[in-house]
Formats: sequence, C-alpha cells, structure tokens
Amino acid sequence: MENSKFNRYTITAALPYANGPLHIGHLAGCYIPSDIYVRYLRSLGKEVAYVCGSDEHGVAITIKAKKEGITPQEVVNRYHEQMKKSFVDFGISFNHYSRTSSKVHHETASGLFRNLFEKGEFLEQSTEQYFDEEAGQFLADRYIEGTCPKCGNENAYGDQCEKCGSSLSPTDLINPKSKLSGNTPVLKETKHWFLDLARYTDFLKNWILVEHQNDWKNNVLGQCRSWLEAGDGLQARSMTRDMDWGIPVPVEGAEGKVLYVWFDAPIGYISSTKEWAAEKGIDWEPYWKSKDTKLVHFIGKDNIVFHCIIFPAILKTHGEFILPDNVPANEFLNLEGDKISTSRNWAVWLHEYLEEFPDKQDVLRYVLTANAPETKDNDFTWKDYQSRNNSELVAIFGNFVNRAVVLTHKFFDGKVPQLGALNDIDKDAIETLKAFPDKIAASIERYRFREALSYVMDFARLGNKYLADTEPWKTIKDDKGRTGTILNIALNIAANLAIVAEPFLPFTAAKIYGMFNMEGLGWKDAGNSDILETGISINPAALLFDKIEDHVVEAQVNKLMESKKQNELANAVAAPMKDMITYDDFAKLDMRVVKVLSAEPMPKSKKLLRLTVETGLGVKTVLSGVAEHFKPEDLIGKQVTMLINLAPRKMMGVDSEGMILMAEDRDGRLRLLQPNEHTGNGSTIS
Ligand code: B3M
Ligand code: ZN
Repeated sequence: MENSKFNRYTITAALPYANGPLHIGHLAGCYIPSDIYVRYLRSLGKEVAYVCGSDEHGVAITIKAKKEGITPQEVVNRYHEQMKKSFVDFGISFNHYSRTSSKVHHETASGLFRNLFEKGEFLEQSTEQYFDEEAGQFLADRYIEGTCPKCGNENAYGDQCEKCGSSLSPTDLINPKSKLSGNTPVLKETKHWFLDLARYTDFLKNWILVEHQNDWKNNVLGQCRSWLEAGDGLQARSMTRDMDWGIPVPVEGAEGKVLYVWFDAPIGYISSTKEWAAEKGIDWEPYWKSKDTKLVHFIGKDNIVFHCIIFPAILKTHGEFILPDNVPANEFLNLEGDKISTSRNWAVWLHEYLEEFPDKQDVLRYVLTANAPETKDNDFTWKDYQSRNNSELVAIFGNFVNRAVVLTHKFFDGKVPQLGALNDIDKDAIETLKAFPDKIAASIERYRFREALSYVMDFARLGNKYLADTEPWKTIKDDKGRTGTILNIALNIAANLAIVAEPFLPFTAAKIYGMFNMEGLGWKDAGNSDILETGISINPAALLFDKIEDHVVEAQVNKLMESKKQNELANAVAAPMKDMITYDDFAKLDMRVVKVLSAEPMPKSKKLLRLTVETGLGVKTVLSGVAEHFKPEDLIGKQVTMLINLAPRKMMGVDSEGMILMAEDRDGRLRLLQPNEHTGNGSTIS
C-alpha cells in the first residue's frame, strides 16, 4: 500500500494552453490519470493538493489572438472558462484550478526568476535570434517553424518538436519560416537570460538515471537519458523572450521582454497551490518544501524535458523546494488512426461530446483509461468506444449491479437479506473479494491505470459469475434462506466494486453509493464482505449504463469524416495556373450563354450526356462528360456557358459541336457556370 513516509501529496496536471477547447487527447494524456491517482489517495484518507490551471502565456496564445483579430487576454478568457467547465463536467476533481495570468502567479514567477538572477544562475547573453522584418518582431518558439534536425519533422517549433519530443532552439531548425509572414527570417542581435543547464548535468543524471531508474516509466527515462547523455550535452536555454504578452522580466534592461512560457508555466503549479492554501487558510509551503510531501507531475510526453530537466533545475537552484517523486508521462492518443489536431479539427471535443452524450462521462473515462497511451501512442475509435460500453460496462458491470439490486427488491422487499451458512462458492467469492482492493491499489500506485481498471472489471466479472453460479432466481423457489445469503454476498461485492471503481468511474460510483446509502466509505473499507449491514433498505436500481447503437457511433465517424473533408477543401491547394496567354489568344474564344433543350445519356458511356442547346445562332449538339455529376433533368431548361467555336469532334459516332464550360472544385465535383439572372441565348461572354 501507499508509502507511509509521505504525509501529504501535491499532484499536478499539465496546465493546458488556453488557446482552444479540450479534447479526448487531453483527458487521456494526463487529466484522467491524475484524477484516478488523486481520487485513490483521497479514498485512502490522504491529504492531497491536486492543482492545475490555464497556461495563458506563450506564442500559442498570441498566434491564436492574431488569427482571430482579438487580444490575447480575450483568447484566454474564453478558453479558461470553457476548459474549467469541461474539467468539472468530466469529474476531474482539482482542489484548485488557477490561471497564469493571475496576480499571484505573476508575483510567484517573477520572484523565482529574481531569486535565480540574484544567485547569478543566469547567463546574460546577446545572441542572434530570428527576426521577421515584415512583421517587425522577433520569432520566439511557435512563431517559427522548420525541419527538426533530429527527426525531420517539417513542422517543428522553435522551442520543441512535438513529433519526437526534442527540445530545440530556433537556430536549430532547418529551413526556418516565420509563422507570421511565411518569410524566411533574418538573424538579429538581442539579449536574453539563459539557464546554463549543463551545470546541472551531474545532479540530473544522478537524480533521474540512478535514484529513479527503477520507479520512473521507461518512456520518461528514455527521453531524459537521450538529453543527459547526448554528445553535445545539455545546452543553455533562454528563459526570456522578445514578446509583449507574458510576465515582464523583472530585471533592469529587460524592457519588451517576458519570461519564457516554459519558465513560468510549471511555476503555475506553485501559484495554484498558494491560491488554494490561502482560500483554505492553511500554509502552502509544506506542499512544496517539506520532505514528507510527495510531488507527482502528470503530463504528456512532449512536456518531459520541461518537467524532468528544466523545472527541477530551477527548483534545485532555488534550494528550498522538493523535487518530483515521479513524472508518469503518457504518450499520445490518436483518433481513428490519425493524430488529433486542433487546426485540422480532427478531435472529439469535450464540450461537444457532452452535448451528444450528456450522461456518458464515465463511458469516456472508462474507454480512455482502458486504451490509455501509457507506454506507446494509442488509438481511439468510436467502434471500440461502442464495443467497450456494450460488452463491458453494460453486459458485465451494469448487469451485475442491476441484478443484485433488482432481485433484492423482488425477493426481499429491498432490504439486505440475512447471511446464512456459506458453501464453497460463497467462501471463494468472499476470499477473492478480500484480495481485489490491494491488487488494484498496487497497480494504481505504479501509475498503471489500464491494468488497475482491468482488475476492477475482473472484480465485476466475479460478481456476475457468482450470480450465474448460484442462480438466486432459481433457489428462491424452494430456499429463501439460501437466496438471502447469495444476495447478501452479491450486494456486498457491488458495494466493494463501487469503492474500487470510484477513482475511475466517479459518476457510476456515486449512483451505487446512492442505491446503497453508502456515505463516508473509502479504500480502507474495501475488501470487507459486510459493508452493507443486514436489514438495511437499499434504493431502487439506478441505470448505470445503456447500450449504444450502431447508428450513434456511425454518426460520430461521419461527423469526423465530414470535418476532414471540409478541412481538406479549406486547405487544399487549387490547381496551378496554366501558361500565360495574350489578349489575342483570349479574343479567339467565342463563349456564349446557351440554353439546354434536351439531355440524355449516351449509350455505353458512364460519363457522357448528349445535349442539344439553343445558342442564339441555332441549335447545336454537344457531348458533355457530366453524366456522373448531373442527371439529365437537372440540366434541361438551364442556361449554361458554352464555347461555341471549338472545332467539332466526333465522339462515339456523334459530332460534338462545342464545349459546355464547368467549374471543377478541389475534390473533383463539377458546378455549372450560369448567369446570375436570365439572359438572351447567345449572349456573348467576355
Ligand atoms: N501548456 C504544454 C501543453 O499544453 C503546456 C503545459 C504546461 S504544464 C506546466 O502541452
Ligand atoms: Zn523531431
């Protein structure tokens, strides 16, 4: 069970950038894992500060503001509120959710910067940084994109590559381009304050690769090792930026400069704790400075360097802070086989999910945990979502609890029946029940939440199997006492199931607590087969899960495919222009408005329709390759555009006397070119 050397827990979850809504990748990456861990600790009765907040500085915000023509503050205000609501809606039970534009945070981050500055920890260096001459500004972080020198990703940012997780400097990028003007930037001198990370190499190597070699996840150790043992070693990294949005650098000669977002954001955990403690009227410092506090950072893999290398170096240099006991980073979640992307609208947005599935937060929590990218990138599909809901949550978990409760109401007037003599099946069930909480706890404490959840589901299977083996619906016919024993055990299995499921499925656990009038119970009570006292009344069965039909998930997949098509259309490049022509070339074309008199399919051709058209100079026959785009009746009577002086061509034995002109859009669909109002047949086009 949880290590008793710790008397309090500070659990952080990565501060989400306030530049867009939350999606399932956010939940899977760090918010569900951290919430599971925190709920478990609280269930043990531990003292926990679970803190987070909106990450409101940095280029991710200012790019969004520029794109929408609003201020960065307006961007963060919109998304801070939306994200805060989404977390509440999905039961992500922060003790405090703050924001880095808060006064407390500005003071805290500035104070830490000054502390390091006064200790002489920064290298003040004037270096050449990329500058966009057209935009008139330096290009920090996401203002510049280029090819990652480590993995070849062509959309790497100036500070990190999201594909391979590498931390970069803008000048590392190959073929850099400004995100503001698209131009190739120039190098211009500017002064910044650098953290000389190389000075912390020995401490970081020992702390991470020796002290934590056995308890940190391999994907985290692997990334840290690649930085710490890289040939060129840890590079000095600038902790300030030439930007007007962020926390002003609190030293002389730093006008127009702000703290690098990745210097200030992790300090947001401390600020959030300070705000929380102030509201509670307690001291915040033990949560960040006492050796008997366990600090755990939950993040995604692209944040490892900042949480394992840079932030610990800052805290270590300050000297009074504890360091994280673990940083259990998850890998990435993909969606229907493709990378989740805000810009491509390839995501399941939490606020939209709740509109369409208002009571299925736990279904999503379940699926995102069962499929969590704990050791490698993983994929969310709507088919799997439906299958896990129907064959696991409905058929096993819900079915078991429902039968135990319904049969108790049917045979025992809704009261927990008397426990009689136990047979071997009963004894086995009770023994197994006793073992489950510790088994699940061991996995949770090693941050293996997928594994832990699979054990919870095994526990539900135990309940289902116990009812199937004992068949109370049969024993009631001639042995009410036996039936009472069976349902007493089944109800207590269900009560235990609620306790161990609560960290994962809090909404479902609450429903079961309501059915059984269970209050104030926690992990210490799990493993007992007498949680529910004989004779107490239980409430009617509440619906825990219901079947999800094919058409429901098909609609979700279609919605994704439609957004993909819209996105491809919006981003697709139009066909390249043909060679330039002269006016004289153009003047040879005789284009007219004509009226379609008749239209019929050409025998043996899928593509051709045979049209007759009134050109104003007489009726002509034209073969047009539009049969896959228009039905004949769609064209008859329509005025369209025609090139009438194109030399006749014999096709399939018919002379085609011209060409009907069409617009072909990027996905190959044809559109008619029609006058915006009726005009005389033969009207010339110029
Ligand atoms: N906002 C990066 C991200 O959302 C950053 C996390 C900060 S945690 C201190 O991936
Ligand atoms: Zn890369």
